[in-house]
Amino acid sequence: LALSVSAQKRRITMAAAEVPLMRKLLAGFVKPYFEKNPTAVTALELIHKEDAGPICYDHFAFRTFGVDGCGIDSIAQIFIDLGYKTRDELRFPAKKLRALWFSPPEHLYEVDGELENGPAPRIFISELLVDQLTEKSQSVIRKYTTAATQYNRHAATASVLNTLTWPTPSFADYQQLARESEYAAWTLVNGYSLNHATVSVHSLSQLCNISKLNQFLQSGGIKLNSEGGILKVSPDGGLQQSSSVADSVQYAFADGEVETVAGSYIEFAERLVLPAYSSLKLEEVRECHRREGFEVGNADKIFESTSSDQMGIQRR
Ligand code: OOG
Ligand code: NI
Repeated sequence: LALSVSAQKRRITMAAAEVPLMRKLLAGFVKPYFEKNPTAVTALELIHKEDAGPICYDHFAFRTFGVDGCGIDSIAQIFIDLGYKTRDELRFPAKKLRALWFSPPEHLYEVDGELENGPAPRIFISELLVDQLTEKSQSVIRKYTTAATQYNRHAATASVLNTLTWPTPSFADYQQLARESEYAAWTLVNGYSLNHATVSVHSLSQLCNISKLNQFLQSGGIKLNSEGGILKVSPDGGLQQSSSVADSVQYAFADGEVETVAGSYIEFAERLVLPAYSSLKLEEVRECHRREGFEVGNADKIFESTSSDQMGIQRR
């Protein structure tokens, strides 16, 4: 996109004034994510070969246990301290989940660049409503969350260091949770690891249409989550999302057993220009002119990216 010289100057000035800690932190979350999740790397390499970019991130997502201070707040705090604002709540009664999303300081939506130099991503954090599970699953979860309480303020550190704040789980505990909530099982073994990073599709140069991008990724061998259809579209049509199926990871449980579990996935989101701004020229369109927020109906299907069903894993 051709930017006027004055607009470019304005953006550079803003970028210079920002907090370097935020940049390092964003880079810190994606480092273990790329190390553990080969599909995310392959997808980005495919896009990079075909498209001049920039590859920007629409949002980062985390999962938590909503109990003993291990819920949304535990990982949200650092983002709030860095100037993020709490936005809307989303509820998923059937999955026994709720989520909140957070927007970055406004000027960081509009920075030109990639990865940790580009626009700061929105943050999407969900939590399992643990009280609503069976007594058996609750007691499994609480065994770990009560052991982690003293580290509740260090969720982000644990994420960046690719470690859990609770003891390594046993396979029996994992299985108990997996039978009742695949989200719970994922969170037990992955903790505060980045659940997914989402590529901003409309920020790309050539593959800036999500249907075209999905075709391209599939022909490149990336398996996409087909729950409710590959493309998830909000009722207003403005938010369109797709995601890969999570990578299978060999996990060493506390009892020495090594088993296949779900790792993370990569998501793609296209935000269409709002009807009120449809007369703007493409080069005038900023992120604030596009469909904002998240959508329960889309998210409900995207959660399934780590399901054994989508991954083709047989549960014992
Ligand atoms: C989050 C699924 C929802 C979105 O963008 O709506 C989501 C998860 O799998 O933890 O990412
Ligand atoms: Ni997402």
